[in-house]
Amino acid sequence: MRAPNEALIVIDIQNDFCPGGALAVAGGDEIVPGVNALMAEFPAVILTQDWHPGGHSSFASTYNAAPYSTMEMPYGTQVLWPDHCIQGTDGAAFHKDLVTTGDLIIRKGFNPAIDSYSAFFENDHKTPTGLEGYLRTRGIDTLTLVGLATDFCVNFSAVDAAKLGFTVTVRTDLCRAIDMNGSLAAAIDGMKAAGVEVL
Ligand code: VGL
Ligand code: ZN
Repeated sequence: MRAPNEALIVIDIQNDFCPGGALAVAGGDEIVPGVNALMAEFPAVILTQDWHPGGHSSFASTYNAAPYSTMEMPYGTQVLWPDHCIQGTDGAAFHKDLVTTGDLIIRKGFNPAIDSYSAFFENDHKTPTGLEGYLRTRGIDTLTLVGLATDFCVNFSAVDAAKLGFTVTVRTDLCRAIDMNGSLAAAIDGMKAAGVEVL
Protein backbone atom coordinates (compact mmCIF):
# COMPACT_ATOMS: atom_id res chain seq x y z
CA MET A 1 0.00 0.00 0.00
CA ARG A 2 1.21 3.52 -0.83
CA ALA A 3 1.76 6.12 1.89
CA PRO A 4 -1.29 7.96 3.32
CA ASN A 5 -0.32 11.20 1.50
CA GLU A 6 -0.86 9.54 -1.90
CA ALA A 7 -3.97 9.36 -4.06
CA LEU A 8 -4.88 7.80 -7.40
CA ILE A 9 -6.99 10.04 -9.66
CA VAL A 10 -8.93 8.12 -12.31
CA ILE A 11 -9.99 10.48 -15.09
CA ASP A 12 -13.19 10.07 -17.14
CA ILE A 13 -13.27 6.30 -17.86
CA GLN A 14 -16.80 6.65 -19.20
CA ASN A 15 -18.69 4.89 -21.99
CA ASP A 16 -18.60 7.89 -24.35
CA PHE A 17 -14.77 7.86 -24.27
CA CYS A 18 -14.58 4.11 -24.94
CA PRO A 19 -14.99 2.32 -28.29
CA GLY A 20 -18.61 2.66 -29.42
CA GLY A 21 -19.03 5.92 -27.50
CA ALA A 22 -19.82 9.40 -28.82
CA LEU A 23 -16.23 10.65 -28.39
CA ALA A 24 -14.44 7.33 -28.50
CA VAL A 25 -10.76 7.26 -27.62
CA ALA A 26 -8.94 4.41 -29.40
CA GLY A 27 -8.26 1.64 -26.90
CA GLY A 28 -9.99 3.55 -24.09
CA ASP A 29 -11.42 0.36 -22.65
CA GLU A 30 -8.06 -1.45 -22.64
CA ILE A 31 -6.85 0.38 -19.55
CA VAL A 32 -9.71 -0.71 -17.28
CA PRO A 33 -8.12 -3.93 -15.85
CA GLY A 34 -4.81 -2.17 -15.13
CA VAL A 35 -6.54 0.82 -13.53
CA ASN A 36 -8.64 -1.47 -11.34
CA ALA A 37 -5.52 -3.31 -10.20
CA LEU A 38 -3.69 -0.05 -9.42
CA MET A 39 -6.59 1.19 -7.25
CA ALA A 40 -5.83 -1.58 -4.75
CA GLU A 41 -2.40 -0.01 -4.05
CA PHE A 42 -3.74 3.40 -3.02
CA PRO A 43 -5.17 4.53 0.32
CA ALA A 44 -7.27 7.14 -1.53
CA VAL A 45 -8.95 6.78 -4.92
CA ILE A 46 -10.80 9.62 -6.64
CA LEU A 47 -12.72 9.20 -9.90
CA THR A 48 -13.78 12.00 -12.21
CA GLN A 49 -16.78 12.05 -14.48
CA ASP A 50 -17.28 14.42 -17.42
CA TRP A 51 -20.85 15.60 -16.81
CA HIS A 52 -22.39 18.00 -19.31
CA PRO A 53 -25.93 19.37 -19.55
CA GLY A 54 -27.58 18.99 -22.98
CA GLY A 55 -26.80 21.92 -25.27
CA HIS A 56 -23.42 22.46 -23.57
CA SER A 57 -21.22 25.28 -24.88
CA SER A 58 -18.49 22.73 -25.79
CA PHE A 59 -20.80 20.83 -28.17
CA ALA A 60 -20.52 21.52 -31.91
CA SER A 61 -24.26 20.80 -32.22
CA THR A 62 -25.03 23.84 -30.07
CA TYR A 63 -23.81 26.06 -32.95
CA ASN A 64 -24.51 23.71 -35.91
CA ALA A 65 -20.72 23.68 -36.28
CA ALA A 66 -18.50 20.81 -37.40
CA PRO A 67 -17.31 18.50 -34.62
CA TYR A 68 -13.59 19.01 -33.86
CA SER A 69 -13.66 22.59 -35.19
CA THR A 70 -12.67 25.32 -32.73
CA MET A 71 -14.33 28.45 -31.37
CA GLU A 72 -12.97 31.47 -29.52
CA MET A 73 -14.54 31.70 -26.07
CA PRO A 74 -14.04 34.46 -23.46
CA TYR A 75 -11.57 32.06 -21.74
CA GLY A 76 -9.64 31.04 -24.90
CA THR A 77 -9.88 28.62 -27.81
CA GLN A 78 -12.33 25.77 -27.29
CA VAL A 79 -12.53 22.56 -29.37
CA LEU A 80 -16.17 21.83 -30.27
CA TRP A 81 -16.88 18.20 -29.51
CA PRO A 82 -19.58 15.76 -30.55
CA ASP A 83 -22.32 15.65 -27.89
CA HIS A 84 -20.89 13.46 -25.11
CA CYS A 85 -21.25 12.59 -21.43
CA ILE A 86 -24.67 14.15 -21.06
CA GLN A 87 -25.75 14.02 -17.43
CA GLY A 88 -27.58 10.82 -16.53
CA THR A 89 -27.14 9.09 -19.90
CA ASP A 90 -25.48 5.74 -20.50
CA GLY A 91 -22.67 7.58 -22.32
CA ALA A 92 -21.85 9.45 -19.12
CA ALA A 93 -21.80 6.27 -17.04
CA PHE A 94 -18.49 4.70 -16.05
CA HIS A 95 -17.26 1.74 -18.13
CA LYS A 96 -19.16 -1.28 -16.79
CA ASP A 97 -15.99 -3.08 -15.66
CA LEU A 98 -14.42 -0.08 -13.90
CA VAL A 99 -14.27 -0.44 -10.13
CA THR A 100 -16.10 2.63 -8.79
CA THR A 101 -15.78 2.02 -5.06
CA GLY A 102 -13.35 4.98 -4.77
CA ASP A 103 -13.67 7.58 -2.01
CA LEU A 104 -14.90 10.49 -4.13
CA ILE A 105 -16.47 10.95 -7.55
CA ILE A 106 -15.97 14.47 -8.80
CA ARG A 107 -18.13 15.67 -11.68
CA LYS A 108 -17.02 18.46 -14.01
CA GLY A 109 -18.24 20.29 -17.09
CA PHE A 110 -21.69 20.92 -15.58
CA ASN A 111 -21.42 24.70 -16.06
CA PRO A 112 -23.31 25.30 -19.34
CA ALA A 113 -21.03 28.18 -20.37
CA ILE A 114 -17.55 26.77 -19.62
CA ASP A 115 -15.94 23.44 -20.40
CA SER A 116 -13.83 21.75 -17.72
CA TYR A 117 -11.08 19.42 -18.87
CA SER A 118 -9.23 19.65 -15.58
CA ALA A 119 -10.38 17.99 -12.38
CA PHE A 120 -9.21 21.13 -10.53
CA PHE A 121 -10.41 24.15 -12.54
CA GLU A 122 -12.86 24.91 -15.32
CA ASN A 123 -11.34 25.95 -18.65
CA ASP A 124 -11.19 29.59 -17.49
CA HIS A 125 -8.35 28.28 -15.25
CA LYS A 126 -10.03 30.14 -12.36
CA THR A 127 -13.26 28.47 -11.26
CA PRO A 128 -12.34 25.66 -8.85
CA THR A 129 -14.05 22.27 -8.75
CA GLY A 130 -13.25 21.84 -5.05
CA LEU A 131 -10.86 18.89 -5.56
CA GLU A 132 -7.83 20.82 -4.30
CA GLY A 133 -9.50 21.49 -0.96
CA TYR A 134 -10.64 17.88 -0.65
CA LEU A 135 -7.13 16.56 -1.21
CA ARG A 136 -5.40 19.10 1.04
CA THR A 137 -7.79 18.61 3.93
CA ARG A 138 -7.11 14.87 3.70
CA GLY A 139 -3.36 15.55 3.84
CA ILE A 140 -2.77 14.29 0.30
CA ASP A 141 0.10 15.93 -1.63
CA THR A 142 1.20 13.23 -4.08
CA LEU A 143 -0.95 12.14 -7.02
CA THR A 144 -0.89 9.46 -9.70
CA LEU A 145 -3.15 10.11 -12.69
CA VAL A 146 -4.59 7.58 -15.14
CA GLY A 147 -7.51 7.62 -17.57
CA LEU A 148 -8.93 9.40 -20.62
CA ALA A 149 -7.91 11.29 -22.54
CA THR A 150 -4.13 11.72 -22.12
CA ASP A 151 -4.01 14.92 -24.18
CA PHE A 152 -7.10 16.66 -22.75
CA CYS A 153 -8.52 15.85 -19.33
CA VAL A 154 -5.50 13.95 -17.99
CA ASN A 155 -3.13 16.64 -19.32
CA PHE A 156 -5.09 19.61 -17.95
CA SER A 157 -5.56 17.88 -14.59
CA ALA A 158 -1.89 16.96 -14.27
CA VAL A 159 -0.63 20.44 -15.20
CA ASP A 160 -3.06 22.14 -12.80
CA ALA A 161 -2.09 19.75 -10.00
CA ALA A 162 1.61 20.45 -10.53
CA LYS A 163 0.95 24.22 -10.59
CA LEU A 164 -0.92 23.85 -7.30
CA GLY A 165 2.18 22.24 -5.78
CA PHE A 166 1.19 18.57 -5.82
CA THR A 167 3.79 15.97 -6.78
CA VAL A 168 2.30 14.42 -9.92
CA THR A 169 2.94 11.25 -11.91
CA VAL A 170 1.01 10.32 -15.07
CA ARG A 171 1.03 6.62 -15.98
CA THR A 172 0.71 6.89 -19.77
CA ASP A 173 0.42 3.10 -20.05
CA LEU A 174 -2.90 3.48 -18.22
CA CYS A 175 -4.07 6.41 -20.37
CA ARG A 176 -5.22 6.69 -23.99
CA ALA A 177 -5.23 9.80 -26.20
CA ILE A 178 -7.54 11.54 -28.67
CA ASP A 179 -4.41 12.85 -30.50
CA MET A 180 -5.69 15.46 -32.94
CA ASN A 181 -3.26 17.84 -34.70
CA GLY A 182 -0.29 16.76 -32.59
CA SER A 183 -2.16 17.23 -29.31
CA LEU A 184 -0.59 14.17 -27.67
CA ALA A 185 3.03 15.24 -28.24
CA ALA A 186 2.19 18.80 -27.14
CA ALA A 187 0.51 17.47 -24.00
CA ILE A 188 3.50 15.29 -23.07
CA ASP A 189 5.85 18.27 -23.55
CA GLY A 190 3.55 20.56 -21.55
CA MET A 191 3.21 18.11 -18.68
CA LYS A 192 6.99 17.61 -18.48
CA ALA A 193 7.57 21.38 -18.58
CA ALA A 194 5.13 21.76 -15.66
CA GLY A 195 7.16 19.27 -13.62
CA VAL A 196 4.89 16.25 -14.05
CA GLU A 197 6.61 12.88 -14.07
CA VAL A 198 5.39 11.22 -17.28
CA LEU A 199 5.88 7.45 -17.12
C1 VGL B 1 -12.52 15.11 -22.57
C2 VGL B 1 -12.93 16.23 -24.53
C3 VGL B 1 -14.13 16.70 -24.03
C4 VGL B 1 -11.61 14.21 -21.78
C5 VGL B 1 -13.71 15.58 -22.06
O1 VGL B 1 -12.08 13.53 -20.85
O2 VGL B 1 -10.41 14.18 -22.12
N1 VGL B 1 -12.14 15.45 -23.79
N2 VGL B 1 -14.51 16.38 -22.79
ZN1 ZN C 1 -16.46 16.89 -22.16
